[in-house]
Amino acid sequence: MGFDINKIRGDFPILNREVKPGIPLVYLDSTATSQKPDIVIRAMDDYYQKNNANIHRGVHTLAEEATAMYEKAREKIARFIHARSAKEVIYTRNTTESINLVAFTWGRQNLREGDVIVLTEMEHHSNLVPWQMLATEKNLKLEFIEVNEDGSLDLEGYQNLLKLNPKLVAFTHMSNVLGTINPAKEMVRQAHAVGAITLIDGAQSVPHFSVDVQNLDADFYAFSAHKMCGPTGIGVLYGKEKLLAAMPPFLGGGDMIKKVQLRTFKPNDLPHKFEAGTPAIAEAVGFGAAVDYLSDIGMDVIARHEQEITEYALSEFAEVEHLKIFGNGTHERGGVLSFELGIVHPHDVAQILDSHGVAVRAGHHCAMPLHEKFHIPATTRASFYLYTEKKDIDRLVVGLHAVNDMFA
Ligand code: 7TS
Repeated sequence: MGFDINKIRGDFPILNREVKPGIPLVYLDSTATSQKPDIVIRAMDDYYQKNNANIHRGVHTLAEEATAMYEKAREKIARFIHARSAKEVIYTRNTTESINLVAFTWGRQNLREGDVIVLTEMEHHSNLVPWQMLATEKNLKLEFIEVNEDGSLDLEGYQNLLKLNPKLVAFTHMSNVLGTINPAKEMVRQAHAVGAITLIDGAQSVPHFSVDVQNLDADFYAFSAHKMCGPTGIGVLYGKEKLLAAMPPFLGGGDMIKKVQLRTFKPNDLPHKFEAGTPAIAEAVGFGAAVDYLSDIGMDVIARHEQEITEYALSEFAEVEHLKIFGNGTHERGGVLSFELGIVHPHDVAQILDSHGVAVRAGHHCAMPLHEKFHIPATTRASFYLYTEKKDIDRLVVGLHAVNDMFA
């Protein structure tokens, strides 16, 4: 089946709204969070209307239905990322919590004073701060793969860092600022060759192209539902079963235990060991619906569409005076363009675009060190998804010309 952009757009009720009277929404902030198709919204609504109960506790019909729906979504997600088993899919709140989980359990258990962790300069704060916290606690060393001027990683520098025999290499699969898609499989292979464990931040990859965690051979892989047409409040930590099984639990409480006595407890089996307390059940159901939705369209089809939109945006941007794209190299990239428009402050750019109905993000995009590296405090960022159409880019470009006119 071909890709019918009008049909896709029709799946997203919010795309019909006007930002101001007569000014329809152009949503170019999917990197922050994606919009939700009707089918996801309805799945959650239906769950609350018909099946709502707590899971893993009751024997009554509703509890059994809710538990089955929660677990079925896990199986769908496992298939979507090609995990060996649903036991390797841990529900968390988001990518941030997934990474913190690894830092607080695997990291605390396995890292000792002087151990090296290799990160990159293009990390989102959520793949930076948890390691800084752990490094302070345990006296670890943090080393960074540098970002080249063109927005790619300095992979030769990476070879040198691997000579330090790091215990962990953690990096983003796709940058939320530059759109750079890193050569994850090769980076994991090289990390494994020196005995390091790998963690990939997949917040921007899983929503946009097909990810196969077994093929990548990643030890840990983190992502969020809300960036892939699903609800907020739920994410995933994928981990290899052997690693997860050896890790201590994260949060303590209900559901994560097999047996509790007054002074001791026995943790539950995977994946429940890491899921303490009542989880985001309706959100899991919505997450499952989102995965079905994306799978039905096909991740390769979605990736191709975004590629086409990005190429179109790049060619249209070339006509906009004073516009400089951040990290605009020839490496593989996704649908994210961060840019400067002369000396106009990105917040002013975003505000003027908003008056044209165009939603973009301005700021450091939770990647302050990357902006510091390029000596810019902030950028304006336009990001694309399966529902982005060429007309959206045209409206953005009209808005950018208006900014230029205003500041000329
Ligand atoms: N990693 C990357 C690469 C991200 O882009 C984000 C969110 C996160 C981690 C954190 O995800 P969360 O779901 O735990 O919040 N990125 C953005 C962004 O670029 N603008 O807003 C959120």
